[in-house]
Amino acid sequence: MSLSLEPGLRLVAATHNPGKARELAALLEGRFDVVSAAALNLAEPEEPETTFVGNAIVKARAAADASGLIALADDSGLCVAGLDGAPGIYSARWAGPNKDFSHAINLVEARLADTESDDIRAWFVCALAVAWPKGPVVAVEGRVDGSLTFPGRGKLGFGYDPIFIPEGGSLTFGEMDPLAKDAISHRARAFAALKAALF
Ligand code: ITT
Repeated sequence: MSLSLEPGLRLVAATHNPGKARELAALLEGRFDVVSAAALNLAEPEEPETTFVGNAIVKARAAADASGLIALADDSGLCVAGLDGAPGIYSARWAGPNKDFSHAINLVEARLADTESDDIRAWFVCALAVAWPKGPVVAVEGRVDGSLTFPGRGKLGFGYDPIFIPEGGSLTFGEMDPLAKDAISHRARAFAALKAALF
């Protein structure tokens, strides 16, 4: 089996997060015939691993084996220096069962205040994994560094975007044009690594 992705191939985007799905579709640029995990009614797997790459592999593996299609999964999150890298792989879980990111953002702000540290450095990480049904898996990782600002600003993007300012910029990801975010984001960087490995 050749580990490469030919244009036009049918792929399942193994995510139930609409913000991620939108960004992945933009990065894939119509190169593949992409079907969503939701359209295939795929279950949302548990994320039992302790690393982004580990969880991305679990999600891609589950979707590929359940659908019989090559699957692309994303595990990502925000890491805060003053919180020793939290929420990290627990970024989605900090938003609670209702996926309420104003709650998650308030929690980050409150936990940072508790530390009495003025370290506002943070970074986003994205692991992408591609799995072949009952076959191999390839995983890569990308990261973007920046700092946090409270209260959040901007209604674009998703998740923690309103509080994250990428290094060298002044706008938050929530204020940036989606194309500008896609040029520098953790997801775009992971995607570039995936392209180099598989396209
Ligand atoms: P899937 O597992 O179905 O893909 P999820 O939202 O549960 O969806 P994760 O476990 O990878 O996915 O959680 C990552 C969380 O980190 C996600 O819910 C976002 O809130 C946050 N996150 C990841 N990338 C982000 C980005 O580009 N901008 C803002 N927040 C982001």
